Amino acid sequence: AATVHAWQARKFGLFIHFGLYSMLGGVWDGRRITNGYSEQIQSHAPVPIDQYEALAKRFDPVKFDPDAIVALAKAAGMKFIVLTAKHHDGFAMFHTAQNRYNVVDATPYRRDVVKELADACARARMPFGVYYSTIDWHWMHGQYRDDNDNPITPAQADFNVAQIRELMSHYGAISEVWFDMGKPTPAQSARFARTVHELQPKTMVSGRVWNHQGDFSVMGDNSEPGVGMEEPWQSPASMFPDTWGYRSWEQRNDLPGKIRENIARLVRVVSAGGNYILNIGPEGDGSVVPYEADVLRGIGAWLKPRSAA
Ligand code: FUL
Repeated sequence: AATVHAWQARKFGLFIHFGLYSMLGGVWDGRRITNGYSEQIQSHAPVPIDQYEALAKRFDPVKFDPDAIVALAKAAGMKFIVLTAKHHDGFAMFHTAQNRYNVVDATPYRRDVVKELADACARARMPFGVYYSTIDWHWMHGQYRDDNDNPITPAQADFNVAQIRELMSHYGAISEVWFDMGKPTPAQSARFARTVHELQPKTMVSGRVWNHQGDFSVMGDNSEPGVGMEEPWQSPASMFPDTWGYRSWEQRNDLPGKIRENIARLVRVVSAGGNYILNIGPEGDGSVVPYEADVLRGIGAWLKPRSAA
């Protein structure tokens, strides 16, 4: 219960969608891919599996600056950070031993992005969590199926458990594991949650592990609950409702309006007892989009005088 309280008390956090898809910025073959989130461009374009895999050979996010990201989150008044360790594309942003499709073994960058941000968070005493998709298009060799109706084979469940063990063992304290999507069986959901808790009993597991095995409920993307909630809950929001991953052609205007919109949402969520996690989508070189940094700093400027102890 103490853990739940600590988690709820954080109230406002930073979500980061960062991966191979960030390099494409929502564009494939000279076309803007408009029929889905840019982090899922592999499925929506679609990008053939071999061509998507080949992106790794060019992934070199030299402008990824973990300490600056932590400082930005602090400036926004945020109290935790969650990074995509593996999204639906199956590419690991950490050094997994389960395959070579990861940021250390498959890219010129050769550095463990999850580790770098985890360490920066530890230095700043910022709670750090990981997003982990149980859908894995790489595992499925590029066979895309509906996100919400995507059974997990026994072998894939074993693979996921092995990766979850790595994430829970080598990156210090993990504040939450943001499981996402797929259609695990009740036994699989229970196993995923158990794997987390066996290694780190205090880690909060997201409700999208399904089958009532989560420690907190996650609202729909960019949604708030319609009724009062009994259990701990979180609203995940993106700056632009159409994408979480970087979209090069996004219309980034009306900065004051965007700041106001997010302050209003933060206030609604927090006053209803929830926890608000707001997303940024860095570019393929690792840099934070200036507009998004400005939104975060704008929220922080409003929040700071009001949250002084
Ligand atoms: C969704 C995913 O399918 C999106 O790509 C994104 O990660 C969002 C936060 O959750 O369900």
